[in-house]
Amino acid sequence: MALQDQAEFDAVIAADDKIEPTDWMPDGYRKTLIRQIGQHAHSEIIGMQPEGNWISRAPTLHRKAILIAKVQDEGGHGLYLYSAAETLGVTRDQLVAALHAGSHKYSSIFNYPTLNWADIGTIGWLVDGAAITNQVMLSRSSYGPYSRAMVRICKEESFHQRQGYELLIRLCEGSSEQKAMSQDSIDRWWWPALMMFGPHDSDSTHSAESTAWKIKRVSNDDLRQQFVDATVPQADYLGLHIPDPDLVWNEERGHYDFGPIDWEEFWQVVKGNGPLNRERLDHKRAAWDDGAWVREAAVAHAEKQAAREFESRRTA
Ligand code: BYC
Repeated sequence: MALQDQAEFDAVIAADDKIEPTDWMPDGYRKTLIRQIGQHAHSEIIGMQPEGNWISRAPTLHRKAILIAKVQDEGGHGLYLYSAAETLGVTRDQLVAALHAGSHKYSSIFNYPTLNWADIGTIGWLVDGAAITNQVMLSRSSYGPYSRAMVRICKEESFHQRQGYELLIRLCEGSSEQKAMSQDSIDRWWWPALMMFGPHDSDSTHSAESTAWKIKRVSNDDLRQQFVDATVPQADYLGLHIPDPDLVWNEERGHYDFGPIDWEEFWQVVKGNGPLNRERLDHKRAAWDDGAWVREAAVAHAEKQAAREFESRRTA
């Protein structure tokens, strides 16, 4: 039976069970989930742009096929996530309108340009890698539809991460120009990838509540550290240098120490002043307008089908 009140909600959270759409939940819990799942869905959809930009320029048919499949997967992730958000009483149209109006955020990382082919490998390796680190944690989130969406998304993101890393292995085994292209790519993406985890815990406005509600189970900084620890050996294997002079293994902590993040840059990008914020949203709005006829045709078709079905039932 659906939960009826705060006490029942608290008991489910304490027992590490799932909250489901028809359950009673605090307004703040619903609100923060709509915000976070909406932002997550928008990130997947806007995130199709940096890589989509390279589909026509992939160097082989094999790489093109992988890239098309990956970009299509990201679109699918956006759709699962919009559906998960809809279970909280908001429509997909409302979420998309909030994105287009600039009142909903999406991940800062997608406001950086893809300048060379190695960027396609680096996005898979670092961006999908960072996303998985966060999403494995979210697959244990207390809201059932969000956590279940994460299970499938993480499986697909693992393939994305591996194809990106494999692309870079090939480039790093190649010519000196290919290796240099890979280094240029990691130089540009390393710090923005660390920013994906959000502000320092001390500046994270939502963490305390989200952790109490078990939406988040690991802090922004702890996830960031987990990502750095997993990624440095992978960069070593590629023979690529991480652009951080302060990066050093700390025996005592059992973790890598790393240098300060440029939070000024992070907040500028979050506020809409990153290198490509305007272009990304303009492109998204234009695609929405250009696709209006498809949505209208689909609705007209569904209405015709429903009318036909109604008529055949009436006369049966
Ligand atoms: N970028 O209190 P905090 C993918 C905002 S796509 C922009 O710590 P929270 C892929 C935050 O929203 C998957 N904004 O927030 C696709 C809040 O502002 P508001 C990407 C950020 O929610 C295609 C404020 O800063 N993953 O994998 O507790 C190709 C304070 O932050 C960012 C997701 O979207 C940021 N990086 O924690 C390849 C993950 N960080 O809302 C790959 C889903 C923070 O109060 N989201 N802000 O105005 C989350 O897990 C959490 O929302 C965050 C932040 C960890 C990002």
